[in-house]
Amino acid sequence: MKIDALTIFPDYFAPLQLSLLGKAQERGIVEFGIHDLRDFTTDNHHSVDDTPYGGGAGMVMKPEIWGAALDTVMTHESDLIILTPAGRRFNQRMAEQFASASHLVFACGRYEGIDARVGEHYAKENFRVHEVSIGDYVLGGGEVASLVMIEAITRLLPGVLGNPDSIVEESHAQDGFLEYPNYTKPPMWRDIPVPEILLSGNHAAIATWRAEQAKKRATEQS
Ligand code: 6GU
Repeated sequence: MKIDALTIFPDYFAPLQLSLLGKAQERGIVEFGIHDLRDFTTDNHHSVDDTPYGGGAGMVMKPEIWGAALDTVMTHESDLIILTPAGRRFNQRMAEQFASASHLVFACGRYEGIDARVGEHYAKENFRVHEVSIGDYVLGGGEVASLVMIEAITRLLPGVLGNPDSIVEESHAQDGFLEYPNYTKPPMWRDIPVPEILLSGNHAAIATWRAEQAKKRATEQS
């Protein structure tokens, strides 16, 4: 999978070199291209934003710069993801769908967002365009939201996780499912024992107990 991100803060993407994602890159499972939006400005001040038509607070990112930048990376095999708190809420189902894409392009808006004609233009030209939010709160920009999405998506790619079974039984793998609590050695820690059933060797009883615990968690959080 190829992932491009367009941003005025390329340094935000330094963590992609760490841990699972760093290894996935070394193995050639995923390739990242991080692009500085200011490279596509043509004025002396390298300005990327301007005041909103109709008035109001804040600044809006200029469409010409986004168009110039996106034209260098978009093909009809690409999925363009525009990060905005007004977008569709990201969840595990979307992560699974994006994990089967071949090319993701993350457009990271700042300020009051990107001129609305940018998404409209690429949709009109038959590119796949998705406006996505990661939750009901407002961030300073789309960079951190992109990192969240990239981590959720790329860990689903074959060969990224050491044990592919970890994906099957984890929280949100099925709708409304939250994972059961996990324990490791020692059997007693600060006066708290590991639930006895887990030491019983009775696999059927353990599976039943875990299903009950998962269900309890799901009802407690809804
Ligand atoms: Cl994608 N962007 C911004 N700026 N804020 C957000 C968000 C995205 N998702 C939740 N809050």
